Order: sequence, then C-alpha cells, then structure tokens
Amino acid sequence: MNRQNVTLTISAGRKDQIIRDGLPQIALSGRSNVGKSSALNKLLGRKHLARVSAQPGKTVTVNFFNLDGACYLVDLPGYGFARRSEAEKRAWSRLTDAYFQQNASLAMVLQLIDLKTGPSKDDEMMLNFLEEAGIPFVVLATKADKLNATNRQKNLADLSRMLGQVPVIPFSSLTGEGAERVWNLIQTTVEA
Ligand SMILES: Nc1nc2c(ncn2[C@@H]2O[C@H](COP(=O)(O)OP(=O)(O)O)[C@@H](O)[C@H]2O)c(=O)[nH]1
Ligand SMILES: [Mg+2]
Repeated sequence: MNRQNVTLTISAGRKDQIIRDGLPQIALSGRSNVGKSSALNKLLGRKHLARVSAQPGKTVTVNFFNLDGACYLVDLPGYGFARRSEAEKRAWSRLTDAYFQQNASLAMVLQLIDLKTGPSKDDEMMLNFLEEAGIPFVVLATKADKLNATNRQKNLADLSRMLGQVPVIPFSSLTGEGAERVWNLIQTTVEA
C-alpha cells in the first residue's frame, strides 16, 4: 500500500454522501482538538492533507480519504466541542449514527484520547459504544510528547487498566511516536 497515494474522495456533510462501496474503512474518532487531523497527516507523511485547526469543531463532516485504492481512512467529526450550537450537535449525532449504522466495511476504529487530560465523559461514552457495538478498536494516546516520564507511565497505566484488552498506543504527531505502529496496524487490517 503506497501511503503517498491518498486523495480526499468526499467531505460528507449529508447521510446520503456516506460511502459504502465495499472498500474497507478505518475510522478515526475522538473529541475536537484531540489531534485527529495531525495524526492523519503524520500517518500519511503529509503536512497539510487534513486540516489542522486552531479553531476546532466548526464543520460537521465525515471525510473519506481513499488510500491507494485499498481502503478509506475516515476522519469522523470531533465531539465534545463546548461552543458548538444545538443544531451542530444534532448534525453530529445524525451523521455519526448514520456512519456507524450497518457499516459492514468498517474494519477498525482508531479511537484518539488525549494522554495528558485522560478520557472525558464523551470519550467514555464513545468507548462504551464501540465495545457494545462490537467494533474492533485500538486507542491512540495522543500528544504523548507533552508528558514527562512519570506522568506518561501513570496515565498510560490508568488507560490500560480502564481498557482491559484494548491496545493503547502512545502517539505523538510532533515526534512521530507510534506512527509506524499504527501504520503497520492499518496495513495488516486492510490486507487481512
Ligand atoms: N504537542 C502536541 N500537539 C499536538 C499534537 N497533535 C495535535 N496537536 C495540536 O493540537 C491542536 C489540535 O490538533 P488537530 O489535529 O487540529 O485536532 P483535531 O481537532 O482532533 O483534528 C493543534 O493545535 C495541534 O497542533 C501532538 O502530538 N503533540
Ligand atoms: Mg480535525
């Protein structure tokens, strides 16, 4: 799989734009500002493929990136954005529900959680949803570069304890930590 060969197929703002063409999908999920766009750019070795925003959570879209004709990397809309209006929150639920509904092509979710702040209430809801829906997922513990060794160990242990069997991958878009591990995981999942 050539990770240089990636194109944004559609930025879907409506249910009927959600792609279901049989190609496996790997979705990135997490609250606004957790580092989803940065992670996507790092994984694909591109600086500006996905928008990294200083003012997050403005648009509610599901972005489908076609990766070398082999799979889609799906950037789900972030949640937990405090300044989002009720209408925007409804749009988030409608679109996200539609995305997860009967999605046989969904091979894996990369669930991003900020390693420094730990899981928010919204993160816990998302984790419960993924478990109950039986969707395979791993956790990317983001912004790992921000923690000193002590806090890093402690927060990783807390996350692992909470998640049981679910793999927790320390990740940093700044240093590149975890990127190769996640890339290998994507390849193995898609080629399975
Ligand atoms: N220190 C550090 N900052 C990061 C990292 N990833 C993202 N950020 C910063 O966090 C903010 C939100 O990142 P973004 O990728 O737009 O988050 P998104 O809303 O989840 O897509 C930006 O200011 C990024 O520069 C990381 O690994 N380390
Ligand atoms: Mg983003």
